[in-house]
Amino acid sequence: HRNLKYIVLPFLLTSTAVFAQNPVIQTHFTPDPAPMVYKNKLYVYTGDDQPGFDFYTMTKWRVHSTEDMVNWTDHGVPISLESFSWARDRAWAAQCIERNGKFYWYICAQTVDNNMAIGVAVSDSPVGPFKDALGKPLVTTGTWDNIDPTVFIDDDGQAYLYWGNSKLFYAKLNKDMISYAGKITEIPQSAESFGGLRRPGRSDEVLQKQEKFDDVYVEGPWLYKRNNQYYMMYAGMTGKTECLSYATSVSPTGPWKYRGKIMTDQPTNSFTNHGGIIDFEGKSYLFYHTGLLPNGGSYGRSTAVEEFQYNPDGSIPKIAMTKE
Ligand code: FUB
Repeated sequence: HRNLKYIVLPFLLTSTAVFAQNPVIQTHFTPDPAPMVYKNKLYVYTGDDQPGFDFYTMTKWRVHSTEDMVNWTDHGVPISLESFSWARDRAWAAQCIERNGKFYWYICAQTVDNNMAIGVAVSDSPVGPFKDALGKPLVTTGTWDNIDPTVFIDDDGQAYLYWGNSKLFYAKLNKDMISYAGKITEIPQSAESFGGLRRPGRSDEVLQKQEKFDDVYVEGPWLYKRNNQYYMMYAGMTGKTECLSYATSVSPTGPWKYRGKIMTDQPTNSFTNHGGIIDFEGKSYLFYHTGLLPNGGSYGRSTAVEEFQYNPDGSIPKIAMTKE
């Protein structure tokens, strides 16, 4: 894997590229990767950063797939802000999941009222065409909190949608996957549940000096289950840049227990980090993003992947960023 190979084979609507090095996709910026496995393929749903901006000025979402973690097929841009009549800007982080042969792609975007809201697009195929399922947001509470949806279906069929910046919320989705039952619940945060405790007036510098819990929940939750344990990975704050940390629970709704940082102090050339963890063909992978493509940076981020092995007790080891 040391030598970069880059072969682009044009097809009718898709193209396949071989990227044996990180970032694994080098033809576009691909921030906020959300992996999904379906029928022997791994799909990665991402946003799209454009060079030249000094903010997360994003307008569309992309899909790539692979069967071997080396050859990546580009499925283009199945959805963009234009797909959602209520969305005007900030096509931010998203995740797709399959249920009963349909694919539900949960996205967040800025509304015409200048808040952030979560919407859902639906398709019969993992690569589209997708259509706004509701013609309006699924979650809109008139605030900036509604970003970064993560979706998970438990073994009993109950689906959960988590999301949030600074605050972490969840709702129980109905079986139709495009509505939810009951109230939106905010997950309480403490040093024991999500590392550091966000307190008004505490600067990042002060947080960084905390030795035991130098971490706070920021955004980018990623919920999954392994061996009857629920995992919540998220982007935390180290003081300088975001790290990836995690908490676990015996229930999908908590209480959550902080388990430490997964990826931190890495020269990612990006303020944010955002990722997903998934098993594929018997191996475990961490997807995350860096600003390490040429012309990349905090507003030009690309999907990267690391293979890892869980510790025997189910904990996640510290994972170093690699270039291969
Ligand atoms: O990509 C835009 C925003 O940056 C995402 O919604 C956050 O998670 C952060 O990665």
